[in-house]
Order: sequence, then C-alpha cells, then structure tokens
Amino acid sequence: MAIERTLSIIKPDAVAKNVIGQIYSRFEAAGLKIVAAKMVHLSRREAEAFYAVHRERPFFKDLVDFMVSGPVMVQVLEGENAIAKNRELMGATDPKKAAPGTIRADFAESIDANAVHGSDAPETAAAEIAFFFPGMAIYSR
Ligand code: DGI
Repeated sequence: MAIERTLSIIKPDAVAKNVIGQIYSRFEAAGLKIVAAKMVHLSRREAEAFYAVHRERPFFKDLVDFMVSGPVMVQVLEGENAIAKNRELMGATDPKKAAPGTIRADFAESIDANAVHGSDAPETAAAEIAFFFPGMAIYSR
C-alpha cells in the first residue's frame, strides 16, 4: 500500500469545542502521522479560494461564513492509504448519516458545522497541501 499525504482541517466548531486533541488521537490510533500543522483564522478570500470548487453551490456562502467564524487547525497527515483512511475516520458529510464512532458522528452538529475536512483524492490532496503549506518543510518520519 502506498504511503500518501492528505490535508486535514479541524473546523471552527470542533476547535471551539476544544476537541483538537481527541481528533488528533484518532489520527494517531489509525496510524496517521501529523507531519505539518498550524492554527489559522482564514480570511474570507482564503476560504473562498480553498472551496472554489463549490462556488456555484447554494450552500457556498454559508460554508464560507462558517469557515471564517473562528480559527481552524490545519494538518498534513501521512500514512498508508492516508486519503481514504482519513475520510473513513471523518464519516459522511452529514453527521446524521455518519457511521457511529466516526469524528463527525461524535463531534459534529450539522452538515454546515461538520467538524473536519479531508482531501478526497491524490490530486486534491496535493493542491490543498500546497495551499496551506507552500514550500514549507513537512516532517516525514
Ligand atoms: O468532503 P466533504 O467535506 O465531506 O464534503 P464536500 O467536499 O462535498 O463539501 C464541502 C463542505 O461543504 C462540507 O463539509 C459541508 C458543505 N456542504 C456540502 N454539501 C452540503 C454542504 N452544506 C450544506 N448546507 N448543504 C449541502 O448539501
């Protein structure tokens, strides 16, 4: 199985709930290593750029409003099958549909405030990692 990297965001709702450590524990227990991390409060322009693929969707403004509502914790996760593994840990986009024991089932309130983001494919992972950590050292170990 290939070693991959994926971009993870702990969104403002989960940061406000003080569960960064609990979410990090789940990454570690699943064998995903945190190889870069920072806390940032996104500007509207940054949030719009990050979610540009959703620009035409009816929920775009709500999504951007939410993502700029407080600081987020952004990390690069590395490990075997990291992209799919992180998506499994996250659970479905709508927490009401997320499997028991997933991050969204346990920590998310709604489809708008759904606790975490994770890249969905190798191409988006590469682009999203470059968006948040351009030319920055990533500590593979
Ligand atoms: O990769 P995901 O975060 O699971 O989902 P996505 O890439 O399809 O959508 C990105 C975010 O946009 C998602 O985490 C929450 C929001 N979103 C997606 N679909 C809907 C939505 N928000 C609302 N209100 N309604 C939707 O149908």
